[in-house]
Amino acid sequence: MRGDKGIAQAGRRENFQVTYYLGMGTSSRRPLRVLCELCGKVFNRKGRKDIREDRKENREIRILCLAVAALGLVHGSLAQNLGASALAEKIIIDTDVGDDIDDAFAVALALSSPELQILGITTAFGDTEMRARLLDRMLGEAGRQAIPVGVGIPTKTNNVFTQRRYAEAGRFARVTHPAAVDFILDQIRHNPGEITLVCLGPLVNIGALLDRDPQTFRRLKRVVIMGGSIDRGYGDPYGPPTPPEPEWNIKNDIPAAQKLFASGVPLYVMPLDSTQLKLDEVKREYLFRQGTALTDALTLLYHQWGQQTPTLFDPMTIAFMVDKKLCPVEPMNVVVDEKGMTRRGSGASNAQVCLHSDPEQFFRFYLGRMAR
Ligand SMILES: [Ca+2]
Repeated sequence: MRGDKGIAQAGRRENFQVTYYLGMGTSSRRPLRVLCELCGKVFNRKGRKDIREDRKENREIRILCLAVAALGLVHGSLAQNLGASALAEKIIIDTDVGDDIDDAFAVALALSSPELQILGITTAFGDTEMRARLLDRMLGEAGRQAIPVGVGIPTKTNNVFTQRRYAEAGRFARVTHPAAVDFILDQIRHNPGEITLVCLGPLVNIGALLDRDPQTFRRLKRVVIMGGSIDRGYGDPYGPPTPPEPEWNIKNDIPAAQKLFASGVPLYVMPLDSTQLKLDEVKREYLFRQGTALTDALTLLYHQWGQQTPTLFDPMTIAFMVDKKLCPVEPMNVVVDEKGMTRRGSGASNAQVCLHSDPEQFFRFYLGRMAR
């Protein structure tokens, strides 16, 4: 039988073993427990006299125990984060944030979703430089400045940039931004088959990506878009359905949309049919009183937008990424015509389309997530 001194020496050996195991993931828990038990034996043994004789040695063990326990906690946390990061879906968001308000709500949802690893956010359509500055500030306010922001191809538009003043304030403004198309292609090359590109605006950058390097584009894991109008157009979701019509994101770059639907890349479509989700007053009050950095940013942006009830078209793409049940999809052949209509075709399926969603379920998810 070993004496206390022998246990102490064995304890030191275990310490090294535990430190070694700490680099080996969750298996480190067992040696950590062994060490703690060992420490307990040392300090609880009835031979206190012996322990006093070996006080200095035991003090060393106590310090080592505390150090290892602290390391274990840090390690557990790191392993958890690394594990979450390794399992998280890699996404790039392409957005026309700044005109309508729903893009900001979508970006905020993505930032609040640990299931998603945001490799970057790129801006699309209109004043893409100013949109990038808006994102700089929003990400800065949320403490997420490490997320790259790419500037998309600018286009002429008469659409009103309602949230320009938020962007112009220049808070957290970055000196430079990468070009969106270069950035996206670069990310795909570094993560082939792993990236979901989430498109929340007109498909200008997507058309340019397909023109520049269709092979690399097809190495995306998939594309998820808010866009199209299959059976239903814009209108009051509680009223009788309105007939389908050219939807904004499709009609503002029809050739790009046609290229995307013909590209062969796995494509998931959230059209008007399932995305006219009204953030009414009760829900807004709840959201805006959360007082987090993100909900505060949304509060400011909402007031600059200057209308009453947002329709959260875009956030459904992000919600779908996190929980597919929120917008069940079905295979469909979709043809984009010269006017930007997205019609059912007769060929093989080229998209997975969500035609129905439950607004109550969606908002329960959205508000619950943002209130964390
Ligand atoms: Ca949008």
